[in-house]
Amino acid sequence: MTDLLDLQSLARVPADARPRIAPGEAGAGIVHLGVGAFHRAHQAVFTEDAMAAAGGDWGIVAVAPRSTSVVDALRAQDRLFSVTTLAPAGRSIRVIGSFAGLRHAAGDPEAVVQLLADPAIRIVTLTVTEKAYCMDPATGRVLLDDALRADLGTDRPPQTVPGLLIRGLIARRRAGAGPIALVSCDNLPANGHRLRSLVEHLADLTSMSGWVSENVTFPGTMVDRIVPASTAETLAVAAAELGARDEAAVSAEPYTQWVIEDDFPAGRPAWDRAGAVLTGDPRPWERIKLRSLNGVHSATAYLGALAGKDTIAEALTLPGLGTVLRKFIAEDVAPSLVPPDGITTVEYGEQVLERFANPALGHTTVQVAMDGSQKLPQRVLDTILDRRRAGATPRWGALVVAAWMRFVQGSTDAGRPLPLNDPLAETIRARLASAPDTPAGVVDALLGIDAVFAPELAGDDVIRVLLVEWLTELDKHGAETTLAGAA
Ligand code: CS2
Repeated sequence: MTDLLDLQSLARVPADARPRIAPGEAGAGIVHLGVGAFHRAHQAVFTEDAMAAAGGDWGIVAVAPRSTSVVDALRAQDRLFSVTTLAPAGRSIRVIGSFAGLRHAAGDPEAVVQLLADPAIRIVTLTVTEKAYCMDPATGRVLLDDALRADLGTDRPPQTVPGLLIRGLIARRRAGAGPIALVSCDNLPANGHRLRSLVEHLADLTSMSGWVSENVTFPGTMVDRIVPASTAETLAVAAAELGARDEAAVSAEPYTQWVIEDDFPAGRPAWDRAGAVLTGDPRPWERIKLRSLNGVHSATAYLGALAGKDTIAEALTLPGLGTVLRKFIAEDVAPSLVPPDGITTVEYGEQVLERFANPALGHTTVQVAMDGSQKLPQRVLDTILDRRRAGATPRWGALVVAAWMRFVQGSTDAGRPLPLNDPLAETIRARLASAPDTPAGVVDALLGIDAVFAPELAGDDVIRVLLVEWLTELDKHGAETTLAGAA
């Protein structure tokens, strides 16, 4: 049996795959919430490279909000894990040593609250997915559900991410631990502003407003790297390359990008030395990425899954899909935004399609399809809204929404079951169950979910007609034929 990856077996790992800093040497400076594959292949790598280039005590204390499995695996491995880069032409691996600590929030929330009150911690980063922000996806309004209310109003250990943050800030103020930056690294529109409005709302309810406005910043970010969920194959590849078993291994595409608003009141790692772009305004980056990468990803996922394709790369082989996605980018997305300087939306979109076509990734359509109710607003519906306000008819955007509407009905065009992993799954199912079983019935039932569809969109006849037309096509002929006919 091969040894587990840890500080001891690291000596036998190929030299060019070892961490670029001495693991455990840097003190902790960052708390990260959400130890999923994305964080391990993105911010953890940038932060190691930043410390390798410029030093600093910026080790990451990685906090898993719910599940203990990653934390347990990393504990057994002295907090080491590997990232395999999968290029179409071959792969490379490196072990990352930037984790300085591990916590499990559900198991020991008080320890996390105390961490946030530690003056050594000057940054909190988050990758907790859209739904953890307790906000209405269509409007960004804070949703005070029972769990969050209890986190604010009682002494019981916090159970929600926003509850954990505000309790941590209260403890930080009490400890006089000084200013801190809270950095959302989730794919939300204006993620810094969203996190700020969430925390300010909670601060109002807990008499923390003054302290928060003087001590907390909320830099916005654009994060980008395709990181599929790890599989048995990911672990097998890592073991073969390392000569040691890595139960926390992740794999990712070669491309990686991080654009960060430079607003850190207590300092930051030299992320710029690691290739990140530090800027005064990340929003143009964020918008192009959400609309032309994530929007096109969701389009590929729903249409591909309906046509029975398991992965994003396989979906892109559907005749007509490439043409339809290019029309979506050029005709609907591009006119809806002002790209960052030096970038054109159509070229950006071409690069995105090339990245999606990487056959080594094995990124599944159902993974990208999950949580559609939380993703569609910023990825597709905002594009549609902007085009409607400009008097245009966003045909291709409507096709993507119609594909989602067929996807949530739960089967492929050939009748294979499709999973509905979505925090609004119950609402979606209930609405479908009481709707007439016709394209118009389904469209009206789903447009009525106001957490997803803003009234301006739900009440727009042009959009409703387009949705009914596309859904009729999809129901009658399936995604593959619809695409071939539309291209
Ligand atoms: C994907 C993203 O799963 C999804 O919804 O669209 O995770 C995507 O891979 C990343 O945002 C790429 O940066």
